[in-house]
Formats: sequence, C-alpha cells, structure tokens
Amino acid sequence: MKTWYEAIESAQNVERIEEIRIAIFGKKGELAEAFAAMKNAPDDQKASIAKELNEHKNALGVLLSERKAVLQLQELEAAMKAEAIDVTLYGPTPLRGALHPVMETMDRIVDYFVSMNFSVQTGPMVEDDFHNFEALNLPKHHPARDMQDTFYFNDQMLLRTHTSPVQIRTMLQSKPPIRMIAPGSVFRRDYDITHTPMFHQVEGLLVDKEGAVSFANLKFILEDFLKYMFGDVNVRFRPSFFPFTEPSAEVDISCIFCGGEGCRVCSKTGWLEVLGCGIVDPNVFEAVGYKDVSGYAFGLGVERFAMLIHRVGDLRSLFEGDLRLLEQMR
Ligand code: 2NL
Repeated sequence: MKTWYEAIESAQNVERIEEIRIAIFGKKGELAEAFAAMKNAPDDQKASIAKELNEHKNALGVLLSERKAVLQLQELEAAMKAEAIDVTLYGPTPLRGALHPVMETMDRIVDYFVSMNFSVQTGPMVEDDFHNFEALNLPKHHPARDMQDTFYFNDQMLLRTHTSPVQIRTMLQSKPPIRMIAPGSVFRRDYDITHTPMFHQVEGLLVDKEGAVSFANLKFILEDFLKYMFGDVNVRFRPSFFPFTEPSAEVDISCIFCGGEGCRVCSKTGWLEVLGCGIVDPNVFEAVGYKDVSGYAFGLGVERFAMLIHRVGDLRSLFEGDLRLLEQMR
C-alpha cells in the first residue's frame, strides 16, 4: 500500500492517475483484495487492520484527486500553448486601390478653381455640331475643324473634341455673370506617342458686364493657379491663336526639370507650355445671344499636368494600367 503514495506523486499524466486509481480502488484492486484478505486475519487484529486500510483509502483518495487536478491543469495549459494563435503576426498585405494620377491631378485643378468661387459644370460627351463647333466660331469648312480630327456618328452628332460645349450649354441656360470650369473626357482621332484618342481637359470661363473682364484678370488667376500646381515657377504668356478667343495666348512655366536652364524635356528652351487662354471672341457671345458682356476663357490638358507633376516620361504609361506605375502613386 505504501508504494502507491510515491507512484501517485511521480505520475506524469491524467491517464497514469486513472490506471493507479483502478489498481487501488477498482473491483479487483488492491484495497478490495486487502479487505477480502482481512477475513483470514486473527479476530483481535481485524479492527486495527480495517482502521489502517480505511486510513490508506482516505489518504490515497485525497492524494489521487489532488494530483489529478494538478496534472489536468498542466495538460490544459500545454494544449492551449500548442493551439495558441499569435494575433500580433502580420497577415498577407491586402491590396489597396488608389486614385489614378490623371483623376488626382484633375481633382487638384478643380479644387483650386472651386476655392476661387468657380462652379463645376458637366455636359454630354456625345455632342452636336452646333455646341462643339458652330457656336465656338468654327463654321463649316473652317480649317480648324480639320485640325481636330473628330469621331463623327453622322453629319450632326459627334464625340466632343473639347469641353467647350459645356460652356456653351451653361451660357445658353443661364445669365451672366458666369464663373465656371468644365472638367471631363474629350475625344480625338489621334493615336501616337503623344496622343491618345480619349484624354481629359479642364476649361474655364468667366463672363461679366462689358468692360468688367480684362486680360490682366486672366493673367492673375492663371499665374496664381500655376504656382498652386507647380510651386515657385515663372510664368509667361505668348501671343497665339484660337478661333474662340481674341486676343489669345499660350502659357508657359519655367521648366520644372531644369529650373529654366534648358534640358531635354523643355527642348533646351527652359519653358514648358501648359495651357491656352484668351479673351472670349465676340462671335461666341453672339452665338449664345449674350450682349454687352466681356469674358475670358482657358483650357488645359490634364494628362500633360499629371505627367509633369509625376515626372512620367511617356503619355502611354498613364493609360496602360501598369501596377508598377500605379503603386508608386499611393
Ligand atoms: C488649349 C486651349 C482653350 C478655350 C479653350 C473657350 C471656350 C469658350 C469660349 C472661349 Cl465657350 N474659349 N475655351 C479658350 C482658349 C483656349 O484651350 O490649349 N486647350 C488644351
């Protein structure tokens, strides 16, 4: 009986405790046998043997359950350790989307003009001859219509070649004063290194009373805008021509790649052309029935701005959806 105490103390798992319990307390266990053997003992010793056996029975019972509890706890802890999940481990990095650089640039352009109290207008991409050409001082057989290779559906309907028809629609629908921009996609039959058949424009238009709008007003807002977009650059206005403005100008910024020293990007000129503008031609106002007004207008290509801001060399890389490029834009 005495050796069981040591056996219980040195048992290493619950299974072993159970074996020991059966060996002691089972039907054919050591206690049952010892009690059975008692009947062969002399009568005067029976009481003391029974007392001793009962003491062992109680003590071993307590010891067994105590040791079992300790081993159960140990086994539970071992199992929990083995099955534990480290919630601090990094999982696979989820793929995150991002705004396309062209849209991000467009948003930034729009933000500037919204801050200057310009409203944002949109219009249809499928336009008619009047809104896209006729009203913009581009009558039939005007050479500028050849310059703008147009996607025609028939002799009246076409994909807009610029966002100017939005300004025409806005002028037809409301009265001056007008302060608006028209951001959106436009379409031309061009596809080479520097042209895609669809690209994005933001055009601006301001109209007020006769004599209220000057070229100086236009110069101020465009200079301020270009410094907002490109930082501390120089801005210059070069005389140019557009059918819908007179006088007209093209606007350059000092080259952001060489600081104006002259490099490959600016063709050694030190300047980058970024937009076109001018004082709205009276023929445009006549086409929309506006009298005694003056106004300025401008237009820019968003892809060109995005390429300069992100220093992307090839226009096509903006359209190929190459993740190596897009991932750098986050
Ligand atoms: C460019 C030049 C320009 C306009 C667009 C315009 C619109 C109306 C009346 C007068 Cl409704 N003008 N738009 C004027 C000057 C230049 O765009 O280089 N765009 C990419």
